[in-house]
Amino acid sequence: MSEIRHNWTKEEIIEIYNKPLMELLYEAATIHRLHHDPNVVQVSTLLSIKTGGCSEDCGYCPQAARYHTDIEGNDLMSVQQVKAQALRAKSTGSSRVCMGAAWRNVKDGEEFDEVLEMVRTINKLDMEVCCTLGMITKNQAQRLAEAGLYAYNHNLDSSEEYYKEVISTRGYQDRLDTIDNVRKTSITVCSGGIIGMGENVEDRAGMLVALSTLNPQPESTPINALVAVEGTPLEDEKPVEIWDMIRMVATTRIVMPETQVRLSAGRTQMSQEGQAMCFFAGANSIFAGDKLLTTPNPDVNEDMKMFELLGMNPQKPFTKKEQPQTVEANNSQYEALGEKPKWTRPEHTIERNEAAKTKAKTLK
Ligand code: SAM
Ligand code: DTB
Ligand code: SF4
Repeated sequence: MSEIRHNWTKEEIIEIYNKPLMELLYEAATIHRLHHDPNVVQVSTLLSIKTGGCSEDCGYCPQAARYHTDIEGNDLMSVQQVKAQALRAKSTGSSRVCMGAAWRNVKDGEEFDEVLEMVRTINKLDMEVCCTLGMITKNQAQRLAEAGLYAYNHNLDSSEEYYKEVISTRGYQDRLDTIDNVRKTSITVCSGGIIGMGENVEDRAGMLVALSTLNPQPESTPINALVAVEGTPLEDEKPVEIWDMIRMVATTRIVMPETQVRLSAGRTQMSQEGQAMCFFAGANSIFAGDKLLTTPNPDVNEDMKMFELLGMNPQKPFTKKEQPQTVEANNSQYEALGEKPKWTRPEHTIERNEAAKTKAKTLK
């Protein structure tokens, strides 16, 4: 096993990222083999349980209400609908369901109670359950843990410096505080980010410093390539080069040897050869299913064929950590506190976000 370091510097990470590709791949693949079975890939299915109409101004996100995108918004799905989708995901080889809600933060009340019931229901199907619901307090994280939540996804998205160029309605520290709230429970932490938002290599390294210096490091790290959606401030960003994705995955693997590195948004733009290089570089998880939250993803049958071709097998649920126990609502030890947490709203001006807000929707 190689050592897990929590003191990576930006300079060291930039040096790794810029290594000659063959050396970078060799180093990453070597570390990968010391910590993981290179032929096993964890498969998660995303489920957008509440879509669109979000109050935030995240420049990459088609679900932000203020931008003029073409997505269809939805109220919270029912527990029965979620159960049916989870069973479908299980039958196509997924070990984990990741439920996403277009919320700034979790609010105690009926909707959160419904989400807790969804968590209980999926855990009872013997699948790993993940939620990504925005910022949460420690008490809310404890309630999710009790319901049987396996992982909570909350991305840092970029470096602290570049984050300010993308989002003005919350701060980087809010993200770190939520991760810390999750970490204080038995729930595993899933945190990563996006490349292709106009950031430079220093920013990519800065994000990896922030993630790798967490102690413990996140159990999983999604690396998303920006899906540039028409109407968002980042609609004109150029597609991420596969070489950037490979370098980012390899560098993530080297600085976070134990983490499951997830090849996330952007796979529709990648060839199978490109994805295979990412797996060689240390990616060992994907999002499967024909949709991410609102944008397309490769067909699950194509993914399964790709795994067969590469001799890779989907990971069984609870391989890395045992299944959480579900506590029923009426036996809960935690109360809804109706907290009004003081998450920040820096509200500095981001020119391209302002422009996207005022821009009328162009008819195709
Ligand atoms: N609202 C919650 C939040 O922001 O934490 C959860 C859902 S949010 C859509 C989850 C993550 O999806 C974001 O942090 C971001 O990393 C990723 N994401 C959103 N839009 C994306 C896009 N267009 N391309 C790539 N990743 C995206
Ligand atoms: C993550 O890092 N990527 C997923 C998941 N966590 C929630 C979301 C990707 C969203 C891509 C844009 C969309 O489909 O709306
Ligand atoms: Fe809302 Fe999350 Fe999208 Fe930001 S990333 S606009 S918080 S749904």
